[in-house]
Amino acid sequence: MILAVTAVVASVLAAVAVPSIAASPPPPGPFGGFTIDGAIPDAGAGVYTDPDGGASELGPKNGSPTKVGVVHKATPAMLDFTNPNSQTDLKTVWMNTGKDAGGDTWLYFAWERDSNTGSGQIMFEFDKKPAPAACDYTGVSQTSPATPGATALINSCNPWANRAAGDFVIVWDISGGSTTIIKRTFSGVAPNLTLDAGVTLAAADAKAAFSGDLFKGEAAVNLTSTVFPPVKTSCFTVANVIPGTVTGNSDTADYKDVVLNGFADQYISDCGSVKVTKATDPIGQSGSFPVTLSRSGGGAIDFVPHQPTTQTLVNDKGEKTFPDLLAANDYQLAENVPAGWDLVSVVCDGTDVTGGTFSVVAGEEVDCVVNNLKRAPALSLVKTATPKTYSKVGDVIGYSYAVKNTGNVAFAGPVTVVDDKTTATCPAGGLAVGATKTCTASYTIT
Ligand SMILES: [Ca+2]
Ligand SMILES: [Ca+2]
Ligand SMILES: [Ca+2]
Repeated sequence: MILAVTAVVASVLAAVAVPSIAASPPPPGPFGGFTIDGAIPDAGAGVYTDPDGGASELGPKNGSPTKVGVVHKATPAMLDFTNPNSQTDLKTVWMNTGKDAGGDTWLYFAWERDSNTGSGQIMFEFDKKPAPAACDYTGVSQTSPATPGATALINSCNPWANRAAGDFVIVWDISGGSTTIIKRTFSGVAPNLTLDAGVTLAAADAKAAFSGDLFKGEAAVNLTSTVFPPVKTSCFTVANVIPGTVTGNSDTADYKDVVLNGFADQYISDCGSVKVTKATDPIGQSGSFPVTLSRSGGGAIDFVPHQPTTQTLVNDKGEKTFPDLLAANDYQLAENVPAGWDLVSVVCDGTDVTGGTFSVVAGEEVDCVVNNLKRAPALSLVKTATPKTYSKVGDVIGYSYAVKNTGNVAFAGPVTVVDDKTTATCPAGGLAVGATKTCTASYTIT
């Protein structure tokens, strides 16, 4: 008898959700769904702690090159260890974004300082370009004494270096219980930038409140009406946020404390984004998996100049992001499935959208997972004789051959069994995973 039966690799299908945006938006509502009531923070906000108390922490050196209006031009080493006094020492900041009923995007930010009295101004800067690569704060202690990582930041990082026209700062003078929110905007050609005098945001566009003990404050700002261009030819996406405290609201004010953080879980944009992650079954497999993002209606996914619509995910858990996407409800994500693999599903924000469409919303990142099964075809065979013995020439022995699909992929068929003593007859058709077909034959004793 000749029949190959290969080993079976057991496997479990799994749709793995890999969210990258830790901050989660509230349900849409007034002020972006945020409750500016002094109860701080609102649920869902990203939390970013900063050294406080007596700690000396990394921040800009005081001096004429590091004033608010020119700090982007300061040459490293422009950071050093400083110990802000308690009224300007930030301990925690929080951030999030949300929507109102009209679809406007709102920014939520909140802060906590070491004192509940004393003058100070909160200034959150939002830059469209990322901080220089030298400003990777990941895993670096920002308190004195300096570690090698902190020394590297001091020697080569200026967090403001990529400031450009259109970047803006939100200023809140927290002296005297004020809840006025001012937006100031940079103009000019970098590095020769001018910071405008600022506009006081209308009550409909911004709201601020202190905590009852005055150690904390929170505010919401309508970015769609105050920051994002009304007529769009490109995306306004924030890639660098620098929260801090300053001594006054002028170009020549000094920084006192800053929060140096990549804020990787914040996505502030008037466009959308799709992040795609590979999940292999079994886990941990290698391979190259090209995925293509398109729109079923044929529209462009982004503004000119267009980005590549195909990116290649490498290995299990490999990920790629399609940034700066136009908001639309007809996006589709397809895979050019490599040989030896099956596409199991495309799951975006927890919904199976395989072969279908999904929405991309401004200010939100869609997290998609493309699940692939490594093909492991296998069959088993059990041969049975009836009767099991014979006594004379002319006796007829019946045989059955149970062929089972023990692999993880369907077998198209037809099923055939080759026996060197007789001719087996099999039912037509193939075998689903786990299914069995029984072939038969007879043999007359000679
Ligand atoms: Ca609140
Ligand atoms: Ca601090
Ligand atoms: Ca700090």
